[in-house]
Amino acid sequence: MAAMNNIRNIVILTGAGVSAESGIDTFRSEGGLWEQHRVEDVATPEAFARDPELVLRFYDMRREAIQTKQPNSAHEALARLDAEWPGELLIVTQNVDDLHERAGARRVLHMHGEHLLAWCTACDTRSPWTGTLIDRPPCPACGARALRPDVVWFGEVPYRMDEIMAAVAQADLFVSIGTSGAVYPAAGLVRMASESGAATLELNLERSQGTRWFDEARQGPASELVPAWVDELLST
Ligand code: BJW
Repeated sequence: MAAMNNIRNIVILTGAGVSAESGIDTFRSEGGLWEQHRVEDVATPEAFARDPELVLRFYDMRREAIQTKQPNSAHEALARLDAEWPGELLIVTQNVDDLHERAGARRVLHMHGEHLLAWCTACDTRSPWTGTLIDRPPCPACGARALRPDVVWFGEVPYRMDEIMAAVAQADLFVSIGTSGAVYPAAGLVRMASESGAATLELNLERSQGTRWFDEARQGPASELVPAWVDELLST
């Protein structure tokens, strides 16, 4: 790993594991099936076209649930790092919850969208949304009943990839937290960072599918590993 005092630009990739201790289910754990559906079968445009009621119910349930959850010490530590780190920093989250923001982080980018936005496929407007979509409410902007969750499904292109790739190319340190490394292009960012010369660190409950690409991998709960790592980084 590069000497800590040579680090200025940091990219942090987070996944479902960072929110697990807030009570939000991960996707690929033991209980990762939702009513016998794998996420790969529900989170696709084809599933939405085939059975919109099922997909909207899945998202309505999760949108309601996240609003009852609170950030944990991992989100809080990352928010502290964001506030105190003098160099460039970008938290690229695959999560569609808003727990990084509610902990106070500002430099956050949601590559797989956000539960609390609804996207009108008629007029392309994104509207803040806390209620349900299964009842097919009208778009606040154009009135069309064409709202869908503003999330990125399999086969769709994740958001803001140009910004993500530019930040990764400039990174001195790339840190992956609480993600299985099963879903691309997020899972490929570590290789890109490594090939651009960044030091790479994985913080995860267990070794991820991409663990071999990291210079260092620490195993444990995010609520313990992340605050300890942030303390380490801010004290150098
Ligand atoms: C803890 C913990 C604790 C637990 N502390 N840790 C064949 C090969 C390669 C790629 C493909 C392929 N066929 C198709 C593809 C592409 C496809 C893909 O990757 N498929 C795979 C299944 C193989 N990808 C796409 O389609 C993407 N688009 C795309 O590729 O477009 C083309 C493109 C090309 C080039 C550039 C750009 C684009 C789109 C992917 C969209 C993913 N969407 C979802 C749903 C979002 C909405 C929703 O929430 O419903 O995003 S799927 C789901 O998986 C969600 C997550 O963000 C994503 C990643 O999951 P994550 O976060 O890693 O969670 P888990 O559950 O997998 O892991 C949790 C981890 O935490 C575990 O390791 C635990 O151990 C750990 N953990 N508790 C610390 N307390």
